[in-house]
Amino acid sequence: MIKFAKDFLFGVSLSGPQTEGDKNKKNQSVMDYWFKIQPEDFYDRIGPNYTCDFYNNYKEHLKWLDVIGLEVYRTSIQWTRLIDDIYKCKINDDAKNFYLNYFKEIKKRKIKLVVNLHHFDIPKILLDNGGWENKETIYLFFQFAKICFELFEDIVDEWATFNEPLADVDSKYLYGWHYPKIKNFKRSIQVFYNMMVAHAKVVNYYKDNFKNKHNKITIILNVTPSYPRSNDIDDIKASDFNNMLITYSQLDLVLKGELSKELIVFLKENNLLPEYTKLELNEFKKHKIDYLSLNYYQPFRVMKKESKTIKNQIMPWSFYDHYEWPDRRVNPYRGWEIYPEGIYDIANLIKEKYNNFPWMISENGMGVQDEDRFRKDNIINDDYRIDFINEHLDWLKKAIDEGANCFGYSLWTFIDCWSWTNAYKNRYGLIEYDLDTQKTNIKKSGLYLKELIDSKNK
Ligand code: BGP
Repeated sequence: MIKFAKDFLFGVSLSGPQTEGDKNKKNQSVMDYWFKIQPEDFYDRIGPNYTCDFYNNYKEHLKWLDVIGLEVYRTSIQWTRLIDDIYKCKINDDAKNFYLNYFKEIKKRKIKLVVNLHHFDIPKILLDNGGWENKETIYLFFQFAKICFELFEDIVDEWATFNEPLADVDSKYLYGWHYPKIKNFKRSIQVFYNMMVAHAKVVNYYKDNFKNKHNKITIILNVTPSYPRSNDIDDIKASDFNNMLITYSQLDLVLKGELSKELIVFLKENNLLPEYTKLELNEFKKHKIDYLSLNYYQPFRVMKKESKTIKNQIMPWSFYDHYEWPDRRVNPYRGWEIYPEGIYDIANLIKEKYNNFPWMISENGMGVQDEDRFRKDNIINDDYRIDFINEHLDWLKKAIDEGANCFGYSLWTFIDCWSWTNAYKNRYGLIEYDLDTQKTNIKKSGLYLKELIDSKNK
């Protein structure tokens, strides 16, 4: 078993929209709305209304935290639950009490509570007016964040502004996987830029107004490091381009307060620059987050462009082709490549390009279908998940031993939860959740994590 230092933290990440269910929720998120109009887009027609029901059962579910001995717990506040009138920013008292009581249950266990403000869940009413394409959304999100700080600052340990803004943008505005299913590079850049302005404004407000508190603020970014097919210069160029677009763009904005010159030139040359103001650009320069939260699931493999480009439509893949590495291992249920070494490369990237800024892995995990077939002696023997965790931790430990500034590792996720369009197809939890009976039980991986945490503290 890999041994980590005493102060290295093990935790879990969850999100409001994937765990709470829709009881007493007054507003619809875009996901809620999409499920209502197109339920056939969701596996088994199960929507976000039907989750592991934290709204009613959080107390029961959280008991498993004690069994595992977890040290960090991240979830999100749903904008559409806390706020009744999105434009007038009217608070829903029931939701306020729900979150307060829920958070208290975590804090009484002396677990570090990280609360995120946006997990793919923009209110539907805002989408009707352009969603994140409309700058008014920046202002409204800022108001929502202020309300959250006022209500929960005393109980929350650390805040996160957004979960995976780039993944949210890609799904909704680039690949068209999620409603509103738009496929437009330029619009996706505007949406991403606006979300990042909102992030910066919220961080600046927090830093200016909560100076005397010890609480921290972060952002959760998805990093999918890009790898070239070969050492051929054109393959390398394609991969460098992709890294510039999807990895450095995010890290540069958040940690350096600006995009690279190279990326700006590319955006200008291709008429992709978003609408921006000087005031907005200044927001990026003011304050920095306290640490980075990075989600790592899979690498991104590319090669030089060999297929035909579609005329008159520039997309990221106009500049490279996807490449399938023949030696790859894939999680067949999710279709994602399993490449634990990626974590090591991320650690070195942060070390070398970003001055070894402090960070943690805030999501990593493996979703598997039909886990019931692995049940032995009434417990799901998810050895594949234990191997997955171990392999990633091995690489992470190597990076830390070589000086990486990573202080924690959180798994996606605590308990089997609702997974966007895959609904309950793939299960990620350390705790299993039976959708029919609502019963829960620890999986072998949950027991394994407990051992890992215990061994560290010896
Ligand atoms: C991350 C999201 C999580 C979670 C996870 C697993 O990108 O932040 O919300 O869903 O991916 O992905 P999926 O549920 O699509 O299998």
